[in-house]
Amino acid sequence: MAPGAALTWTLADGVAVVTFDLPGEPVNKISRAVKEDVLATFEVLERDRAVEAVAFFSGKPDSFIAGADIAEFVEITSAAEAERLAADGQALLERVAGFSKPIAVGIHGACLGGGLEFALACRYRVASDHPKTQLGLPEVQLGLLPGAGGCQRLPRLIGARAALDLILAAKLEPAARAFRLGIVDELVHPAILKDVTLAAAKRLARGWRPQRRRRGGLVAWLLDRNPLGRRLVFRAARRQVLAKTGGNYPAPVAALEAVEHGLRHGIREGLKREAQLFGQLAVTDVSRKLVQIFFATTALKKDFGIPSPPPPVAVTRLGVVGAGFMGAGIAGTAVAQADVDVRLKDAGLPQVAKGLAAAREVLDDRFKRRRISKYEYTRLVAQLSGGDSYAGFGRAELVIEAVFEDLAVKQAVVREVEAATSEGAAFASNTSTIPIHRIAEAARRPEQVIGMHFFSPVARMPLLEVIPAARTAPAVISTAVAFGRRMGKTAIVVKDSPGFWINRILTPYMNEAGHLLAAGVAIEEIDQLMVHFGFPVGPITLLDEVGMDVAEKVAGVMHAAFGDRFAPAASFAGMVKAGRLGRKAGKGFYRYAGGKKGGVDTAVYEIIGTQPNGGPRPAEVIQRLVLVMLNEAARAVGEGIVRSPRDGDIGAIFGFGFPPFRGGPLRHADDLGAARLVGELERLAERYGARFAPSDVLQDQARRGTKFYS
Ligand code: T1G
Repeated sequence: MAPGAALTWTLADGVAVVTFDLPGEPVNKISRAVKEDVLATFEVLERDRAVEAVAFFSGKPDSFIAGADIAEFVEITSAAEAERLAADGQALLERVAGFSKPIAVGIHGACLGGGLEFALACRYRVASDHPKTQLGLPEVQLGLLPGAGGCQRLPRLIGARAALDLILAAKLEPAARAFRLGIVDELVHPAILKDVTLAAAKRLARGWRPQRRRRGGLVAWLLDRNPLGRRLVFRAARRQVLAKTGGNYPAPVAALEAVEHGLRHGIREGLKREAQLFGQLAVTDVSRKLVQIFFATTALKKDFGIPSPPPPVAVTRLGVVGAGFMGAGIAGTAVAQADVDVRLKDAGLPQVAKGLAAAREVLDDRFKRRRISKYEYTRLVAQLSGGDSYAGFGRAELVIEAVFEDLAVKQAVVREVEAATSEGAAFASNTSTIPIHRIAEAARRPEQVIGMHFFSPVARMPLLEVIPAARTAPAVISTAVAFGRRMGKTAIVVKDSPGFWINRILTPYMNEAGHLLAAGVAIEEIDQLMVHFGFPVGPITLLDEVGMDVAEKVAGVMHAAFGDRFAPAASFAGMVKAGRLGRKAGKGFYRYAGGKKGGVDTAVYEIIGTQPNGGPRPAEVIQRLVLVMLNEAARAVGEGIVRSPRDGDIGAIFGFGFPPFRGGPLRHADDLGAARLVGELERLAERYGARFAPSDVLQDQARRGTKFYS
């Protein structure tokens, strides 16, 4: 037996079968202690004459190695310390790459970051053809770069372009695609992974050398293996990265430089530069924020939002009422991600047919992007059905309604669904604003009623707000959270209050955009300033995406609930009347042709009744938009709308793209400081009105010098 706890090995016909299984941990991760363990184990294997080759596996059921231990980065205090950590990782993998006996690795499950870098240092890679087997170098998502040789070994194995594509976008490649790219040498059924890897190790021990074919033909020769071509590749990649990140995320640019430097000056120089850049990134505030988001999301994966949650009901059949854009998105995503039977209902068969077609598009897209096989596609499509009656709802453990945003309509649906389903079935409303207890008032079984608020487009937006009413049973809460997770969503449990969390903090921000339009700020300027601030799109574009009719409905509910502070901007009033609903109507604040967004439609200024004439200076525009949101977020936290600042920040980042490098609205408020915020808000309130009056929570924090995160 090897000395260390995480690695064990046995000898099989001259091959040391090494198993990495970190005790007490759900996944394998490479910590300082594990590095020592690997080095000590390899020392023994090297000295043992009976060992002719090594076959390396994970002992975890569904994950290979999740990378370096991210928790160790949190403790880092200097760039030099981080650089040393990377250099140590590089030294370990140099030892593996230069090991005197061949190492073949059998990969099943997640093989990410340092885990893939380890595999790249081995002589031969076999992967299981299984949905859980994903390979990638996602370090830029943590504000870092692959620092243990990944920026050197991957481009040399698969070419600069393919490597950059994977590293800069933090892509996780399914095993089949990793095989096509040449990252792994063999793709096998999980049942024979061990045998095939062992056989490869034996062949290697007998001197066999794997013949890896060069991919990409002439284009690859011109662009990947030719310095001039590569220069073009790097220049284009740098332009794309800066356009995408707006310069707010230094990691992808640094990763690009590490790859380029290594290909230009050789692997030694490349590794040195890689460790140096890793060191610089690890101490940036951006990386700190992104690492906090990582741990917040993994913690949320286990949090049901209530103390001692009862086990969730396993949903095998989902009923969806309302085959519109949201209903169809929920139906398609539930089949594709949660692999359940879905029954879609709407008033008429034409609507149902349209909804089923839209739901199938979610599967079409996965099939086209080779995320599912033809067999899987056919099997999943067969699980989607619909009708204009509640036939088939009897066996549904969960029904989600996504009908028109109207209380009376939703109450009628509750009654109908209760009549069509079993006693134990749960009823979830996809309302974005209407308090759930109001909908449950019409229910015979109010304890079975809950809110499940998805975001548009459902297949792509990662957040789910789960909203229990006062009488909702705990088992219904855990069922909704668990099912949301099976749909691939990050679920936060929020309080039953108008607008819940997301619309509560988004509405003042959208209204303020309307006030700024009325003050003469141009549409594109408002949007560009907020994209520069770090949002994926600006508020005006977001209105066009959401739809002015939906936004008007939400604004109305919020105004009725919270009074003047939520008074809708007058400039939006005429949009719906003029049929300018946004992208779905082919016209809004911007022009749309064939579904493609064009420039600002200046005719819209007639409708909103102002012409752009400069208005407040850019810094003030950003401040008004951001501070009105932070202020409302603070107020909502004070009312317990979210259970923790963590939920609030993850909600805002996943719900409408609040800039992750700022950590979310509450982390950002902490960075700005309550005293400064209160001062600025008072100044804005004096100038623009009571909607900026600082919330009690911020005033209290300012007095006591406290923050949302201690
Ligand atoms: N380090 C530390 N903890 C980790 C971890 C990691 N790399 N990966 C997972 N965990 C913890 C997680 O916090 C949770 O803890 C538990 O494991 C289960 O995770 C030098 C610099 C692997 C796909 O970015 O994407 O390598 O809450 O709930 O849904 O170049 O975790 O139980 O206490 O998420 O099955 C790069 C991160 C690191 C991958 C599994 N690697 N991990 O998902 O379980 S940087 C990553 C994941 C690096 C090198 C660089 C996922 C997963 P707890 P989980 P899951």
